[in-house]
Amino acid sequence: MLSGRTSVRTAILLALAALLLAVAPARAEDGYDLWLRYRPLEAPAQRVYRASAAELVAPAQRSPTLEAARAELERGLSGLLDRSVREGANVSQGGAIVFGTPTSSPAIAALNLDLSTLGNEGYLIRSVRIGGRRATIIAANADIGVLYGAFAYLRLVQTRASVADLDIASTPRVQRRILNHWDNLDGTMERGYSGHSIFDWHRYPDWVDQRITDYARANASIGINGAVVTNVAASAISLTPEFIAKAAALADRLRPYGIRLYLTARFSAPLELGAVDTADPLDPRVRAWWKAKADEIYRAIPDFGGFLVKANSEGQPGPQDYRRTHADGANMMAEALAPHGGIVMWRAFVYQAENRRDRHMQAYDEFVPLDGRFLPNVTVQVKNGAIDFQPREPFHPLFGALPKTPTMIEFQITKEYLGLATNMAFLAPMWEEALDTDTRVADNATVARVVDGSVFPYALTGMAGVANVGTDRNWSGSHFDQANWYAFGRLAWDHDLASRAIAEEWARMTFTNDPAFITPVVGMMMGSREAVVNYMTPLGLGHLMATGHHYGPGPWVSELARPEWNPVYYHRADRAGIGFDRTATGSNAVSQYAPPVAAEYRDIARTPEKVLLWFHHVPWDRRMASGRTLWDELVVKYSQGVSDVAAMRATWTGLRGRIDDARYEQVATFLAIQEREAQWWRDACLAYFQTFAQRPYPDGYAPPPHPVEYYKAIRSRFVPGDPGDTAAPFRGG
Ligand code: GCW
Repeated sequence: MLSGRTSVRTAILLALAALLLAVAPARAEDGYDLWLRYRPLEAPAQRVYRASAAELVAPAQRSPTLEAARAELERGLSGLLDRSVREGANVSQGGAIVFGTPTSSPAIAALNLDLSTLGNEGYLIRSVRIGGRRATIIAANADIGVLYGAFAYLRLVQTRASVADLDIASTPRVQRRILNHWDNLDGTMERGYSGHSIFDWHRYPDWVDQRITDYARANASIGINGAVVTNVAASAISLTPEFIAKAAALADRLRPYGIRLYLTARFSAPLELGAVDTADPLDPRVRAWWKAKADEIYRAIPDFGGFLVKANSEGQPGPQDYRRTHADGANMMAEALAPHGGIVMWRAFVYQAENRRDRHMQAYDEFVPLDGRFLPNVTVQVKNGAIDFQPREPFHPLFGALPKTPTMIEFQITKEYLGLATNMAFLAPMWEEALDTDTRVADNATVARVVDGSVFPYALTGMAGVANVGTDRNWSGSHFDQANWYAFGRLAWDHDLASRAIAEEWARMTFTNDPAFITPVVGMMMGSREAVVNYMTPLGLGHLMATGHHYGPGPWVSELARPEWNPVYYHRADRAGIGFDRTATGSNAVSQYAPPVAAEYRDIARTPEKVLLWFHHVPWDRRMASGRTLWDELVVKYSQGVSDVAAMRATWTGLRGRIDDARYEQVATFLAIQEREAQWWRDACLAYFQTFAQRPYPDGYAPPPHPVEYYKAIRSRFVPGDPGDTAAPFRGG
């Protein structure tokens, strides 16, 4: 007989075991694995893919990057095929994956492949036979290409594409594919909706968390090759010896994955760090300081990428403080970085309160006269639209206007103006819209072809995305926001990829290949950004968000010190109509576009309705293409936004049980939040605009349940990015 104590212990153990069995499903799905989940394929698919990938043939020569490729293939294939797939598995049946460069792998060298078009980062995936045995080769000129190819091969398996007869050659369309982290050294993030910064400066250089390696893997899997790890609203402290040592430890972790580290450079650093009594870019002591600083950085980080600079913008110091130009400032830094191969990404996000010109026009005014005055290792980084990452903006007139100055595009992955992380908006269609717009400065001069150097022969090309990555377990603040990180990388690699294809790839890798899930979810993703446009800023409206944090509607805001921080500056609603006249009778911003584009935007009849109010002040009774008046159309669009979100919710509800409950539930809850907020946006904006329009609601469309005062009185407190609850200085309306 068991003693009393033993039986109690046994009972506890049994109870614990039962509990563990009950609460330990195969593997928790918390989103941490992103699109690199590698869960076992369905049984029939296992058989098919196992036949192709039974063994790994690794290069004879090793390097950290090749090791990353080997580890990823092993991890990925072992997970997907539900059995160990490794080097030297010596499986007599089934194919082998042979990967490497001609230098590192004798097996690859023996094939005498033509890799001449692949450059440094491209890869080749080809089905071949080696000695009668099936093999798939993943070959490249450089180790990083092999890593990219490894991820591409895994993606084929993850999305159940055929791997039987492969012949894929892929190279990136732009050189620099960079995440811009708006992360502060204290761990807070400007406009971050996914927790705190993943960069843990306090513990660097001694301890660098595993999360950084996983971050690097995720980036490499989509071809991102650079990370600016500090906020553009920069602190000079990141340039102190102590922080350079910390950055070096971080760079060491990123390097095997082909990711170069960049820093933001605070223009007044030489002054603030006490070295010189000025930051004047033409002062020889200042120039010497930057040169010495660059030398110091490169001693610690030999492959340092360079500086990203926000200067004379929203209160940041810059060359104009010394009556110098942006070119003077950029060139000073460029000269310091050039001997080491570093670059300067100089942001064109500039506008001045004192300047009475339309904010839309100010960056063009400042930069066009400087075209040709920048050193070759400078690129000007331009936001996709002329104002500031709104749900929809026409393209920035600087694209195509700087034939002699490499022009990078900057997108915002984090959703500062699209409802933060609790609203679903798949942004690839927005980016695709910008990239595909024809600037008309030459034949076939889309924004994408300007950026990739096809229109003007830019020696330096790139795309930047303001990151949405943070310490949240799911990295991005919501499961669907991971898709925006993913899509940015994929489009930076190849801007010709269709956003629908990207959505499908991502959904298959992230959730399931079940077509009953994929088809509706991809449809939902593809319509999600337009839904946001409709319930926030339809028909070309913009910047109607509440002050500071930009969460929720604030179209009535008019009292902020700087005119262009106020929503009323943008919508200009009055008794006659609504919209910003940017034609010759107004600001004439249209004149900054190439003549054929200007002609279109100038003419109210030719301006696409989706940007109508961006360019025209339109009478409330003007007939729209639908036959409705503008006021009625506005009501319909706002209402459409709300019903689209309701439809997204219904779609999602129908998918319960097709994926794990944990992720299902969070998405369902966030969609409920989004529907509530969409309604709030619609009601608040219509209640306000109706005070000008003074027209009835069209049949079937309910008026808002409250008068406009009710919406004006809503205060959102402790919203992420709220300047009221952080020490961050107030940086804009
Ligand atoms: O979108 C605005 C943001 C600011 C940001 C600025 C910029 C880093 O509201 O928070 O500052 O753009 O891009 O510099």
